[in-house]
Amino acid sequence: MSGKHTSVVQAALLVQHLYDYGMRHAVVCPGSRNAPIIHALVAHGGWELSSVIDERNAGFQALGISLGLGIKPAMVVTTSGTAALNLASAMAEADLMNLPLFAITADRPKEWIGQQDNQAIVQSNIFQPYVRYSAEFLQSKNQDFSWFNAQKLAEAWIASQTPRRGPVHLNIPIAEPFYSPLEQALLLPKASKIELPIASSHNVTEAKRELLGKKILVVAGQSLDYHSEIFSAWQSLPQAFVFSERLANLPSMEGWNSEGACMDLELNAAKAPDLVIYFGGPVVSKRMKLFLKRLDVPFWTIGSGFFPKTYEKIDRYFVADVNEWMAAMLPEKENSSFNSVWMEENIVANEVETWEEKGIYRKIFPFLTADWIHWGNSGVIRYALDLPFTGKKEWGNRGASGIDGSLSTAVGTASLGESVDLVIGDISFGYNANGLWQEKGNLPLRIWVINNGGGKIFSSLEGPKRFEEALPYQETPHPFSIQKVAEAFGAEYHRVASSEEWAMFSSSFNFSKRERFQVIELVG
Ligand SMILES: Cc1ncc(C[n+]2csc(CCOP(=O)(O)OP(=O)(O)O)c2C)c(N)n1
Repeated sequence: MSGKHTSVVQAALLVQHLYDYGMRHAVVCPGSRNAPIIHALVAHGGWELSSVIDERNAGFQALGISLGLGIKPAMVVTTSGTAALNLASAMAEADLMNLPLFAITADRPKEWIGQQDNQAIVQSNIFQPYVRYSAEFLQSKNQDFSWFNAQKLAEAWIASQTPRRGPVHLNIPIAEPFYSPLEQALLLPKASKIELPIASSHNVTEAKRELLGKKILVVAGQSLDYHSEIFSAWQSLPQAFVFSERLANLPSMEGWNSEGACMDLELNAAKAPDLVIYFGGPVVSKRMKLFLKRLDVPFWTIGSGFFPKTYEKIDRYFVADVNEWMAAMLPEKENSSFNSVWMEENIVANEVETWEEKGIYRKIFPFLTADWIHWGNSGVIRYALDLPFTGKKEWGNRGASGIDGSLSTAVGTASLGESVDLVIGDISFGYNANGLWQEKGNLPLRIWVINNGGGKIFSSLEGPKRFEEALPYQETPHPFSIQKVAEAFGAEYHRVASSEEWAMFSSSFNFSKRERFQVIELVG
């Protein structure tokens, strides 16, 4: 084989092997250096592709796709240089939320790094703290190197899924020519079959005995993986209480009134457990976090490969699948008032008539009818805690809690044809507005923008309030027009600014029609 076709061959290898492993979705960012990969994806014919100019958005969009697929790998492909660096936010989020995002970054040939060549920066290991695996393809003038690169793909695939799901990075040096056709007779090595472990049942007899006579607080953090029937069975135990916020996606609880409930989570004898069992992502409620940190009782945690000390202590680690473990550990019912004491806090928030933030959330809530509800960060996710559970799939980028990718993540999920209601603050919307820059604007995404004139979370916190003269620098009151931004990207736009307008809008708007991006600005 002639060396001229090396890059084209390696791109074809990458695309074919990831396809054989089961990947189907790629978000492609335009560029020259990654052209062989783009061509290979298109030539393959089996891939679902979208093209996104801003790599930061592309990374989050691929993350939203992975999510919508039920936490399956999806890739984002960039050209070389700062394009690659722009994936860092999404990689950090994928790391903390355990999503198998593949960052495929095209690179210059190694000899051109550090020589002031165009778009040539150091790209090896750039996402090092955030990835389960990172590797570089060998540039070869010799087809034998294909087996080495194939091996990297297999290792990346395995590392993205076990022992702890998460992002991986493959850096692909690509030499010119970019556009030579793939020789037909070329024999690429075939992808190996990868058998991932099936969770084995855990021996729990001894640990189960320790639950006897104990008041057990189960803290189920953010996840899309819980089997709700198992958790409902736990919730029906008088001696146990399952604490889960809405991002835990456990409709077995009615609601969690974070204001009323968490305000006085002082340690009192009735609420104090004898044992805490926790798993999943972090909880949003700061008061709950503080409550847990103050407890001086044993903490057990369950997971595979990832055991954060979210509440400062772990007395026992169980390496197991959470659902299997919880099913196997389910104790017999005991006489106890523990569940009912906690249930008193499990209050569904009442309707609020006024047109201020709390009232706006309560009013729009019954109209969030999509397959998915995505919540933006900042005040939005905190107001959301007060609302009843829906039984829908709900998500928030709560790993790194950045405001930079919530919109693009929702676009990613909607790009699979899943309808999405995204509730987002005005600053977060403006930050990520070019996530609406899509070749297809006809995705079933409805965006509810809570326009309170800035990042109002800061004026609601005690600390920033004490330095009022500095507050404008944190709140960033903004001059941009949500209408113009929405319309610039071809979205349908509506504005509601009072209870009366809401009454009119909600009775006349066709909520079941979701044919293209819609932006509903709620001015409060
Ligand atoms: C990438 C990133 N930059 C900055 C922040 C800090 N930050 C947290 S909340 C916030 C303001 C968000 O305002 P908005 O979306 O309007 O929501 P509101 O506070 O009004 O509820 C900022 C700047 C962040 N979380 N992520």
